[in-house]
Amino acid sequence: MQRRRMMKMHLKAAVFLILALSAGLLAGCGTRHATKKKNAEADVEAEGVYGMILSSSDDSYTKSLAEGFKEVMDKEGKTYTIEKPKKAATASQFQNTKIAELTREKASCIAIAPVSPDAQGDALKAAMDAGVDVLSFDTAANPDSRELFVNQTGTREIAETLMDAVLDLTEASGEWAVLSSSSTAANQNEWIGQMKETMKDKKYQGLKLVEIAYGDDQYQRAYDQTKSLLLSYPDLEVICAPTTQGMKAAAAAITDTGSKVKLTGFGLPSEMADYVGSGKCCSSFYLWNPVDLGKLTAYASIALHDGTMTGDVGDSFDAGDMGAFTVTQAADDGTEVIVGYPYKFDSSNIDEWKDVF
Ligand code: RAM
Repeated sequence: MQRRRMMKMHLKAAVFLILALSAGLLAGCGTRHATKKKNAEADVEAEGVYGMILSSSDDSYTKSLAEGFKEVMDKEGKTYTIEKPKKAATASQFQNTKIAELTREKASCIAIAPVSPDAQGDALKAAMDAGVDVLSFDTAANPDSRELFVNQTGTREIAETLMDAVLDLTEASGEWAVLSSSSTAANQNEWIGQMKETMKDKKYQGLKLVEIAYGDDQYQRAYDQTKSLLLSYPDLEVICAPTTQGMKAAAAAITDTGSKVKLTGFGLPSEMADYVGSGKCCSSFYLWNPVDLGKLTAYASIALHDGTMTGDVGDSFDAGDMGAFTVTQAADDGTEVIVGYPYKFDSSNIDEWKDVF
């Protein structure tokens, strides 16, 4: 890595060094995640725009991600653009169009939360082939179409945290359902898959998962999906919504219908404060700090572009006031850097957090 950093510093004077060194560097690279194609045409020193491509529009979670990204980019004096699809139905196409635009503009780095890792795969690979750095955040791109995943928290931790919350709320027996975002979201699918694995442990044998419903990160759809879960399963005890948009909508639907179903999942304290406490549908829920996730995405984008790291296991980079981070192997054979742990929010701390995010 040291060699590579130096190489980049002297790139303008010695482009041929890239060709000389690349064979050796690739030979030493043991991980299976994608590596950006470097060639003499890719002016890795030139600063282009840093692109952040979000998967949904103006919900509070994506606003917080954008806020963190913007904070770091402003502090570091970088040029950046933050792109968000206006409509869920065309979000995937929107993302591919933006990836292509940023590729043509020779962006310094594209950071994306892909709507679908398969649907965005080809466009991201084309970006890397053109010498643009690519990372995903919040939800993984496929390992062959990213150099790094900025992951909010470990999949196993998420699964165990949520399963234990369901266990607790059902008192270890009864029906529960998942209200997810979209069926193509890699993060949701990873978490739900791992929850099913975790559920095989005999301490969860009294639990019955009756349905996985999809609100597609749209408030009204998630609200309607919740109402139909309440109607379809009269013995339902718990809904687990690992999505902030879904959780907010589910809380409203449960409250509006006067249902006794309990709710847990990933929510924003600012949106859940009214639904937490005695006599309310939610006793506790979880989330990482989405502003920090946006900040780390920005620091990782800069480090990938300036060559401080390449996204290989063991690489590390500095993330300002967040400290140093080291790249590790991800479960999908790509690499990742993990932001932190999910925090638990309940009536003891919701007032402290509801104005933060
Ligand atoms: C939603 C999205 C996002 C997820 C959070 C918890 O806003 O589905 O991908 O990480 O919730």
